[in-house]
Amino acid sequence: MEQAEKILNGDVRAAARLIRDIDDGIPSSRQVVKALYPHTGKAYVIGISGFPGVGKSTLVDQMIQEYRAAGKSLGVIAVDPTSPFSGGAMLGDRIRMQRHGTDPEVFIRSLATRGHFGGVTRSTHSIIDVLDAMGKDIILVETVGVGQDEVDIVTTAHTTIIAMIPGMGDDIQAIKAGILEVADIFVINKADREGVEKTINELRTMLEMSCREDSNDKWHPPIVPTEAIRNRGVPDLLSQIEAHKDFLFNRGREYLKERLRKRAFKDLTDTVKETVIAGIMQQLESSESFQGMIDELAEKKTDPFTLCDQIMEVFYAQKEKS
Ligand SMILES: Nc1nc2c(ncn2[C@@H]2O[C@H](COP(=O)(O)OP(=O)(O)O)[C@@H](O)[C@H]2O)c(=O)[nH]1
Ligand SMILES: [Mg+2]
Repeated sequence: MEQAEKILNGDVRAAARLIRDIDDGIPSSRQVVKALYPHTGKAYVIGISGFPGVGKSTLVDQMIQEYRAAGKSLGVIAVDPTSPFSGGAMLGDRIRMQRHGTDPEVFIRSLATRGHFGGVTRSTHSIIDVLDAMGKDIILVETVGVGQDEVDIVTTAHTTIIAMIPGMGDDIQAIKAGILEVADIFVINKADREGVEKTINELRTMLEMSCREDSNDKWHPPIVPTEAIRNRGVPDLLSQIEAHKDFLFNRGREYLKERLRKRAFKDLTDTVKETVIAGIMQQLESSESFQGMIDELAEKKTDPFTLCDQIMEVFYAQKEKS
């Protein structure tokens, strides 16, 4: 497998091409990821999520700087499915991290697609594996927003950071569901603005109310104020990440195991979904009866369930034959 070999030897162009293929859902990319898989599992993955504009990319840029100073190599993925072109927010991300663009130890990629039938999580998992196989020490994944997709993506990470800004009281309420449970570290960025203490207190109260047991083998998510544009608080953030890493590999080993199982479950089910749906859709789109079915349904001559049953019947009959 020539492409895999190249990537393992650190060929940046081969890696970039594979990542694009994964992002585009090109089936042949699977074989390459397969060949790379035995070489994964060494990188430390850090996820960072939060609403647009809170300063994630600025923060990531500073984190890159700090990790580089410590001699670490990095892979950085910015996932922004809300941006239909590689302009907009994505362009902003790249500009903010531009100073690292010429550093061979830093590999930055933006993903703009919603992913394919397995969703954006599936392709992001594979891309993390590619960076891992390339031998990157640290992988930073920036995702926009705080919805289910983002939660899924960040549960891929060893350490999950949620970034907010002062005065987001209502937003804290809005992101309560799901996110409070998955965050390992909270960042209150733009700490130069008013209301930092208030936001920290509100968040702390919410964390205390959510049923995290007060025991030794639980991690208590710290809240770190930062000013990303001035690089204030970023070293603190890195210390907290280090503390969390230490927790995962020592006191929290059982918890880490459980988390890896959750990731494996999601990974496998997403892969099966993607495979089954892609197979059926391919057949459907090339079949003449498909357009007829759509017409029938549009005219309400039948219902989607009856049609779906027919499609499944044909699909399984063909599977049997092959
Ligand atoms: N006042 C202030 N502005 C910041 C800070 N960090 C980032 N910004 C600005 O916030 C804007 C959005 O930053 P960006 O990193 O693109 O946010 P993202 O959408 O979360 O990735 C930019 O104009 C940054 O310069 C900060 O600590 N304080
Ligand atoms: Mg950004």
